[in-house]
Amino acid sequence: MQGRRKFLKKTIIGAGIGLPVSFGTDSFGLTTGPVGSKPLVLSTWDHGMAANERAWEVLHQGKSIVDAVEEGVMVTERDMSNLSVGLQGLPDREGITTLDASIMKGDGACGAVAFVRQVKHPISLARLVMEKTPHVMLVGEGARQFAISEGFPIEEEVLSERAGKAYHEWKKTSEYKPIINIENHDTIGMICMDANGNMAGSCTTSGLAFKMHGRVGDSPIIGAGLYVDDQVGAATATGLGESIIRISGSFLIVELMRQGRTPQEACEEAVRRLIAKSKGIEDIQAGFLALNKDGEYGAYAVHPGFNFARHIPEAKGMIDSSSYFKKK
Ligand code: SD4
Repeated sequence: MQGRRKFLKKTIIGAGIGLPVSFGTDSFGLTTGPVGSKPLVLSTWDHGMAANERAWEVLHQGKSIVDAVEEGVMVTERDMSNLSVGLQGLPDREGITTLDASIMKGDGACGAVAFVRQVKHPISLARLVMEKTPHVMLVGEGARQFAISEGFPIEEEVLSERAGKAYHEWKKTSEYKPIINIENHDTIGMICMDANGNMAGSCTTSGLAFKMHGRVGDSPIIGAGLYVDDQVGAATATGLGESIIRISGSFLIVELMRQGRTPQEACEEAVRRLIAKSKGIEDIQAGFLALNKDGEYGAYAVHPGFNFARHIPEAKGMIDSSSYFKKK
């Protein structure tokens, strides 16, 4: 695969800092980045820019990489304009917003919460599951009780104005069909490497809009929505959780990188695997983002439209992922 790679030099001006950065494009037209830039923060979708900005600041304040991936995605969790992350996200079929989140360090430490209500920052709760309990995942009422015991404020259970409107509109037909690249696919997954080469990641979502009550997606499932191993690399996922869980997407990508694939090749293989195992792929969007311990990264999605935010010392900006199906 490596031998097929043909690098065409292309210059992208990094937003914010303004330094020109050299990028390569391989023979598939896929973007590759300058290798070895550290620290490095990657996040799914364009809300990843603000999240990366915060993670970047945290790293430069000398705080830990876990602080960076937690505080980074907290920006998205409190962003009222985001309808797929945080308590302002679109609710389930019963009109209740339930949240999923996970966090993982490259040494294997991890924590997650799922189906949790009334907690504004599920990522912080996931971090405490990792740090203060003997467990990896708490769900539902147990997670909420843990939040109370840790002094988290319990928020009133009211839908945001936009979420409320969308819910009432949806109730007119009560149809659920995953639709590609609209607001129901906007989870934030962040993977990060600090200046010493340590890695961590975080993932947080309100899940699919109008899901069944009790439904849990890939985001809080270690190995599906997120996986990090300092020996190899990190991966995170966005899109239809069921299709991602089915192939243990993020773990699969890290294992493919362990076997020698580049992050780009590993993401592409995961997407092919996902397509092979999913019915009705025309209506399913899923995307992966991966990073290896050398600081190389890649992304790939089922359909066009997936993008990610990248902060490296030389530049910050959005990068479009390539996809299995091409634009019509
Ligand atoms: C889920 N993967 O709950 C999440 C949804 C998502 O961007 O990624 N939205 O299935």
